[in-house]
Amino acid sequence: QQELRTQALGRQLFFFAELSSTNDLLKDMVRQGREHGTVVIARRQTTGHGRMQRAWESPEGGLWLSLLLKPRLSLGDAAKLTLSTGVALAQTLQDLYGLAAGIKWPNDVVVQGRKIAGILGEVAGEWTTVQTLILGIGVNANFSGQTFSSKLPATTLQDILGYEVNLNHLAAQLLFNLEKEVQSLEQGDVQGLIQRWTSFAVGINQPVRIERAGTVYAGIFKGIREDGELILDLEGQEMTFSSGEVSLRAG
Ligand code: BT5
Repeated sequence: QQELRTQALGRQLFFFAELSSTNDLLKDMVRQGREHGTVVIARRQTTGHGRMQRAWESPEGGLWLSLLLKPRLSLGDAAKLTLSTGVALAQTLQDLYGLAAGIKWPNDVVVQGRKIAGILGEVAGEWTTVQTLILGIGVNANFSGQTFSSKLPATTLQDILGYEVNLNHLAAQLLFNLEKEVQSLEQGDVQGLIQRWTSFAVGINQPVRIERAGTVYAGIFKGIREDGELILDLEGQEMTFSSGEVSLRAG
């Protein structure tokens, strides 16, 4: 915690040897009135989860972190915080390890085409009252040789760098970069976020296939709209897709 250079994020920090899921614990803690910026970290998770009830493998050596945010944002802008998190993560891997990290839409963080980190944004309580967002971040750091049953091949920092990283440094830099992103959104700079996100995005202006409700759309990936929807160019005609409804492949 001495390494933290943030104003709020991580100033309240709870560390555990083992948890079922850092997101689940933080959701429970919200009911006890925890403040903006509270962080929960576990050395390992027994039932970590991804989006849509998928399992997230969380062995010892990874960074398994959840963050409580009560941002001063409209509902629509608060939903963009998962994009901000992707940007902060990719930026952190570049800052600390010089890695060319990318973001695969909607928010998988990849290095050399392999998934190295995942983001799970959840809403705690009622959106309409106090907006409380839980951002779960998992970074495959100091372990190796894992094969996760996944469409996207996975990797770890140790596999790529060949050494073990300092997890405290990693967490501190990530929280620092994420705090900057949150502040920039709070100041209304959606365009800046979209630009930074696009600069990290994998496959911009390249052909992709998107499957929605059984139909495959083949086009050029043009980027994202301000609301995070993917823009696909189908021979001059633009279509947009939201992350919940589609799967994306190169091609
Ligand atoms: C994600 O889900 O990428 C979000 C992962 C969020 C994990 C963090 S850890 C701290 C916090 N506490 C939690 O319980 N969760 C958050 P999704 O895009 O749905 O990807 C899940 C899929 O990735 C799985 O179905 C597997 O195929 C694959 N997978 C599982 N574990 C993985 C890992 N460690 N690395 C790479 N891929 C993995």
